[in-house]
Amino acid sequence: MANIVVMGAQWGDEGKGKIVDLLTTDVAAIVRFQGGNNAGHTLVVNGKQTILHLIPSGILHQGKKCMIGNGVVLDPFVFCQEMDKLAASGIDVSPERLLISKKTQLIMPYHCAIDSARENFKSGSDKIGTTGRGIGPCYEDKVARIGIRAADLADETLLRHKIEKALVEKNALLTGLYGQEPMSAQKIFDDLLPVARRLALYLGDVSSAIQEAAGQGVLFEGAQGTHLDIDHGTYPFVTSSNTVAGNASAGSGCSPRMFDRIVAIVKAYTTRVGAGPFPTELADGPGAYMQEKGAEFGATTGRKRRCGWLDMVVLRESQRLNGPTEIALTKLDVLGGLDELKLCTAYRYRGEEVAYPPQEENGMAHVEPVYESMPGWTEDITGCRTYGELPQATRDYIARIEEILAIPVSIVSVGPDRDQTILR
Ligand code: 2SA
Ligand code: GDP
Ligand code: MG
Repeated sequence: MANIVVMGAQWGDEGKGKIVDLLTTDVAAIVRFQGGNNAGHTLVVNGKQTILHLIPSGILHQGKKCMIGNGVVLDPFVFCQEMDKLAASGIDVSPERLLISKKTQLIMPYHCAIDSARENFKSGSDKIGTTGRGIGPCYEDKVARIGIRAADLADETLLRHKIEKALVEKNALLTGLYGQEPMSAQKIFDDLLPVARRLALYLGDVSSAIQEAAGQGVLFEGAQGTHLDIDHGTYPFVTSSNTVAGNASAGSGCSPRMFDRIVAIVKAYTTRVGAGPFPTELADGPGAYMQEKGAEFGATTGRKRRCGWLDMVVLRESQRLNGPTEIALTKLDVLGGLDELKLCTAYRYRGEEVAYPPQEENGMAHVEPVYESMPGWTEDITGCRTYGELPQATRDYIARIEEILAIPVSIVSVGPDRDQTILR
């Protein structure tokens, strides 16, 4: 049984949830290793849609263990809400199936308040367009070594003490700079107490659980995408964690030698939600077509996603950073009906043609895409279940992607449902 990393190769929302759900049949456990409930991973099984924000996308498969690694930032309130929602649809969310690393950092209400206040405080072009879920401020506290970790939920004295201490600084910021009301430590503690008592049953050693499950296959579920990585993405328009495959190791507590497969999820075109440079963005025309046909709305915030042509420069960089063994190409059906498809194969930057994104801050905002053109197809491919059934133009598009990146496309997704998939 292989141990598999699944990561997004673009700016997130490539369809990771669908592919993780699909690959879950081959593994015993699924682990989230970074990000938090900024993620929105959509699964569709027999027409029924489930959107997950924190709980791994393997949860719909009975008997598979789902784990939250140390690299995640976990909002305990949201985690409980998500468990309740799943339980209401008959999914087992007992501690036998769900495990939270004792080292996982917790998102507190003051992190969400600071996230939103800071965004509102910024002027137009400085705004990042965060999801407002407290992700950045929680990671800041982790690095500042004042974070609250999941294990603290089982120690009420320590929990209360840490909240009180944190609020000294947070309230100074909220009232002093952002002009907001101070937050009450007592209220946060009182609200948290029932949640803490409930989650205490789910705490454990994820690192050791991964080692135990390794022989039967473990899937590491990435969130967001490579170009939202805190170091390698389009800084500062990024999220606050490392989204690259390498972090599957540090964010869960296992050796990088454990990974057998690294599956890069690539959407057949490009989307981005939130602010930041997007060289192949199309304001209207085919961009509006992709947005509407692909139902490109944020799965967490409901914001419209920006859309554009497939950017091979972005993907080349993802290939270099993640070293995928294969690609899962999603949402190909959405491109059907466009006469011409364009692939951005290079950028023009400072008078030169470059194959990789520039590394200067916001350099990507100053590139001009170099395109090659391919014929589109008109057929509806959502019913195709074998590679041979795909129109020639669709197969040519896939072949060109494989040729440029020198990585095989092993999975082709032609619709949101679990069944609408071609395995090669
Ligand atoms: P944050 O909240 O601090 O992580 O925001 C920083 C940037 O990261 C982007 N980001 C995302 N981009 C794509 N998908 C994400 N998840 C949701 C989805 C997004 C949504 O599945 O659609 O619903 O809006 C995600 N999470 C964070 C974010 O837009 C900022 O640009
Ligand atoms: P993730 O964050 O990478 O898991 O992706 P999201 O769930 O945020 O966004 C992907 C969206 O595309 C979801 O609404 C999926 O149901 C949908 N989706 C996934 N694969 C396909 C596909 O092949 N075709 C179509 N039309 N939709 C898809
Ligand atoms: Mg998403």
